[in-house]
Amino acid sequence: MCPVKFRQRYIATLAACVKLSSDHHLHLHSTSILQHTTTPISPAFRGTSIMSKYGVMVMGPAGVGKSTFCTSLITHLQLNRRSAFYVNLDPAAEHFEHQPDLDIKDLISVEDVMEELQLGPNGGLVYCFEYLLANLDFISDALESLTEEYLIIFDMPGQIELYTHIPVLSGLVKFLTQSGALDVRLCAAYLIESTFVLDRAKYFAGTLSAMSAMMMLEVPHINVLTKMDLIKDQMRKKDFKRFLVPDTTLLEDDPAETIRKRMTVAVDVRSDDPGNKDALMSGATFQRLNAAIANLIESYSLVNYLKLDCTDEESVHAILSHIDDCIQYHEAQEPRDPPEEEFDDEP
Ligand SMILES: Nc1nc2c(ncn2[C@@H]2O[C@H](COP(=O)(O)OP(=O)(O)OP(=O)(O)O)[C@@H](O)[C@H]2O)c(=O)[nH]1
Ligand SMILES: [Mg+2]
Repeated sequence: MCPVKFRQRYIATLAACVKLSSDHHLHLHSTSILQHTTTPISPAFRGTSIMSKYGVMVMGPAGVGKSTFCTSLITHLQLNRRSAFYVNLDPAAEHFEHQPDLDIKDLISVEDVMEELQLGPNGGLVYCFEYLLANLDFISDALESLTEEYLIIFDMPGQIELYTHIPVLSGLVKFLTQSGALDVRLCAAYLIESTFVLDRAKYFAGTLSAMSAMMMLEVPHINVLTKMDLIKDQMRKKDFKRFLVPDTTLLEDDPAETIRKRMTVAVDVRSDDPGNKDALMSGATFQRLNAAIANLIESYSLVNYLKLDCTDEESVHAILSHIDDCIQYHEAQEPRDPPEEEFDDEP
């Protein structure tokens, strides 16, 4: 099915992308190495020159601060004379501090899908991603002319199903990283909120989703605890450090667990009553489930965390340096001269 409205939008966007591509050609570095592929490539790439591209895919549950991090990252890159190409892949996102260079809404929006196909918001989002996968030239047309100077930032939606249940994201990542095609050196940044550490069940559930995304996407990956400004006053630095590498001992002194237990005793509910959420979450079965999840995470030993406070320039810089390291960004960069104004005219 290809609703007419989406197709029309796409054609209009293509025209805009052609203009954008020609603008970006102006930034081509004079000594860029242009590689020509001999691998069979899709029609979307025929006749195009291939060069290294670098990107980060910003993912994580709803409201953890993905778009805020993208904004801070772009601002930081600009301040450091680096180029960013911002791709919004959230078909429901409306407000941006930096206007996206490519916006999935110009291909398809959740609102249109819900209206035309009578789907709910989650079904609509899944449809949008399936539609994107069927129209990948929407992405390749916009990215193919970008040089290695750019950091392509993909701002993803927050529906957790995308990272864990449905294979649409792995399809997209394969397309972006496919050698001989776009060949983007991609780093996945999976964000969860630092305040999750105050409730260990939440923290381990978030960690499990991060691990699931790591295993599904199979690209270099960093995990980030966001909104550090919110936790700073609630926990000592030394105590917080333990949460950077998840292990089972963190379950031992869970303040949320103590509160839940107190509440259960106070209201005198039967702990085996399946209809009572508080009772269930303070019951032995729930504790065993958390312990099993924590054990699983510890035994894989894949996840550890970096800290992020978007209000702190140094913190954003530290995350960027990890991203750069993952994708080996600096290895492809040419030496640059400082801007003219940094030199005094007078001797
Ligand atoms: N205190 C604090 N608030 C933050 C920070 N980052 C984001 N927020 C707030 O968290 C809310 C959600 O932020 P977004 O950046 O929209 O989160 P998101 O992950 O993009 O959300 P979805 O795209 O809807 O999944 C907003 O009200 C932000 O202002 C932070 O570092 N500190
Ligand atoms: Mg967002």
